[in-house]
Amino acid sequence: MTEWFGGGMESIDQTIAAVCTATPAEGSPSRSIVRISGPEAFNIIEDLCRSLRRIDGRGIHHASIELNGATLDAIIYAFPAPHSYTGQDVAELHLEAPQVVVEAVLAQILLRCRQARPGEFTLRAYLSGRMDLTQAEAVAQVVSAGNRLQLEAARRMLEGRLSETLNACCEELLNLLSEIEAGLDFSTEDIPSIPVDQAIEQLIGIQDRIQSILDQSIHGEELMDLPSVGLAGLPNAGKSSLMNALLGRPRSLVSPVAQTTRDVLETEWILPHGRCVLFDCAGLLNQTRPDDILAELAQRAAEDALRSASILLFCADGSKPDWSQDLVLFRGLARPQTLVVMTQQDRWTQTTNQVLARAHKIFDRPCIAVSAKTGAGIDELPSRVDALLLQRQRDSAGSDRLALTERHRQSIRSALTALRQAQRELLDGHDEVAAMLLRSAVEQLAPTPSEPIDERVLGRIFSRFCIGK
Ligand SMILES: Nc1nc2c(ncn2[C@@H]2O[C@H](COP(=O)(O)OP(=O)(O)OP(=O)(O)O)[C@@H](O)[C@H]2O)c(=O)[nH]1
Ligand SMILES: [Mg+2]
Repeated sequence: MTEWFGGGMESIDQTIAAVCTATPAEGSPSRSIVRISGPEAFNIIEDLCRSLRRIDGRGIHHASIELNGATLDAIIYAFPAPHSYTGQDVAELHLEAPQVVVEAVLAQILLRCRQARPGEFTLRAYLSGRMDLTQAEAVAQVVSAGNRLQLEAARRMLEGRLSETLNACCEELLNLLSEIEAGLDFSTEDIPSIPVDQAIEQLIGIQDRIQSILDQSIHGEELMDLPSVGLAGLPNAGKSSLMNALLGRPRSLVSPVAQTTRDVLETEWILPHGRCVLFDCAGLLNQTRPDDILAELAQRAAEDALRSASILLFCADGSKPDWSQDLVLFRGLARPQTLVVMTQQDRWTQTTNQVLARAHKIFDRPCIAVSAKTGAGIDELPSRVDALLLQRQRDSAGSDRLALTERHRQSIRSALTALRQAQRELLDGHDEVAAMLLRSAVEQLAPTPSEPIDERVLGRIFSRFCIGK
């Protein structure tokens, strides 16, 4: 984090540049945007595009760039300060060119300014008061959102829903505070302060509203983290082989020796509606004490990872005549979001229908037949997991719930503590202490750009961005 902040806050005066569009798929032509922000932004663009007149206001310009003897068409969008994303002079260079050419143009620009760090454009937007911290965090979430539902929750936050709700509470608190303080300031004169029971009633109303924001919120971190799908089963069930077959490449070591996999091996898995983390781990043993320390560590790592997985793919070797050991393990692990996968179908001596019917009876749910060797049934798994993940997200992300990050949660909790204490102080007639506590609650709920905010908090938020945002 401190690393991210490296140059410190003074670097806001430096001009920065970066490509701010996602890298397109290889070979596909697309428009790339190079963004430059800072006092030198327009000078740099004017020098780069010789045909360009002086930029003297907001506007769109067609220009050409000379690059290694070739001429390149570009469109320049100029946003003078303070009416730009960052609040500084911003020039955006839109190029219809292959990635290597875009990189070459950026290299030219970087002779005159420095490369933007991840999130640095948004940090500047925040520091110049163009957006509040909540909105900046929402940009981070949009940037890193792995699927449609994550995106929607992040967007609600970006639209300022949280700021709006908390600001309304702050307004009310400030009104109450001014009434209490008026009573304090003029107590020697004849101005009656607000009756205690009325003040307390208002305070309780505000607390209830703030509490309900907390109760109904979704964990922002949960939304940002990709859901995880774990491969579970006895040793030699065929978990690692299945992982490799699903990915189409050898990610995990496979061998006929039981307990081959020791570590938890994670990899990104692309599904129809989003991404997830697929992980392989040690086969679980039903015995309580594993034979050696390595096995014990592997067991613990696997149990921990599987416990926190969003979905389990429980693997059982379908060629075995007896699945009683598998069933013991399954009973200890299973939850609604568990798919039972009967593996090694190419080795089955009974028909697929016979094995699946037997498995259905034992595991008490429909099972899927796969063979990592022939690829049978493998194509079915992504859509099955995808459907489960979508359902899970629909269940957890109600349509208008707000996504709160841990930082929001902490501020709201501290505000609530201060409000409860204020309520007690009011009852005891300590209006001055109550006023102080109300002030602190307002500060917790409404951090504005003008207030000093811990650099570490800022850094933590902005470092989640990717370069160019
Ligand atoms: N014929 C056939 N063999 C398979 C298939 N899947 C796995 N195997 C074999 O079963 C053995 C165990 O496979 P792994 O994928 O290593 O099993 P695992 O569940 O990861 O085992 P541990 O890591 O020890 O827990 C290996 O010899 C694999 O080649 C399959 O679909 N068909
Ligand atoms: Mg394995």
